[in-house]
Amino acid sequence: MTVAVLCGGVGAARFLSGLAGVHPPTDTVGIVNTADDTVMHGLSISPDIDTITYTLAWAIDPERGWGLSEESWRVMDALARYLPVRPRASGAAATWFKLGDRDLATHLYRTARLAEGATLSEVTAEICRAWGVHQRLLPMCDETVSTVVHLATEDIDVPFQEYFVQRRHAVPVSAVRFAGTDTARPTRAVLTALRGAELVAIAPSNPLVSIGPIRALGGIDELLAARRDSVVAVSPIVGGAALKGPADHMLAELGHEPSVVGVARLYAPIAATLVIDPVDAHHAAAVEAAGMRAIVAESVMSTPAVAHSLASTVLSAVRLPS
Ligand code: FO1
Repeated sequence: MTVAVLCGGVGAARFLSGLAGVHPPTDTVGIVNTADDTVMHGLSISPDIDTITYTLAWAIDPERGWGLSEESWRVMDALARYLPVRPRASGAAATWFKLGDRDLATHLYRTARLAEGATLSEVTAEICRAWGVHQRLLPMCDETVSTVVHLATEDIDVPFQEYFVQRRHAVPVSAVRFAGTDTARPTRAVLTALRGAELVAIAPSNPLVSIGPIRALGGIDELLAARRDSVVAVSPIVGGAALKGPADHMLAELGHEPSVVGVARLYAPIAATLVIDPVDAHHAAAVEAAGMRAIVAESVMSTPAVAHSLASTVLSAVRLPS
């Protein structure tokens, strides 16, 4: 049985890691948001793909949730020398987005291969192979799609990483858009995986800026809606708070309820089932009123055992042909 998982970063990485304990990795396909991708120092960086790859390779830094463990930062430290001399408008030698010395190798490889004409899908498969990752990771598309965040107070548009990392997602947002979705297309591999998988899971990732860009690609929502009975989402909101990142206040700022009910309203058109944590059990009736079946299961993946059990719950949420 093939399972396809719509993925953002950390939550998806932990979910896929849990799934690996209960389902054959070679029958798992992760479809990964690339609208957080950025270019720093001329290097192409795909944060969600890298977070998932490093997690599945047991190489992620567990505290940060991004980048490699046992990392060193000599290049970043050396870059700081140039900050005082760069012209006012220059973004050169940016040190606010930290690239570890070993992590840099991944971005150097990706950038060189893209410059040779390889697609992001091809390079991602190569990087996964190099790290011994057996799950198939598919970027949502091969074209550039970029999340642009409108900051309410400053009344300006900024690229996602300037909001998320540079401003520590601590400023209010009044709109989000995904530049490039008018021409980008989900790859054939993504469409084939979503059509062929017996079960599609939506990982506990930010519904607006992690799952949102995947849904914004032409045809994805229609495809999921047509098979919604076998689509199972896991809420990234537990007890009204995001497990990681800005999903809770972003939901509120963009007019959604920052709760499992708000998540259910967003996913009801494309998924029949929502897994919610026991602390939200009292919202089960409201989730069902929003159009989704609620399954209550521990979903804070603080240990591998919880991640395994959450993945098992998702697998058993859909009655599959034997
Ligand atoms: N997140 C941070 O909070 N600070 C960083 O300096 C940072 C650098 C970074 C470098 C490579 C990479 O693959 C990811 C990195 N992240 C960093 C994480 C990432 O930007 C976000 O977690 C995601 O975009 C949100 O899913």
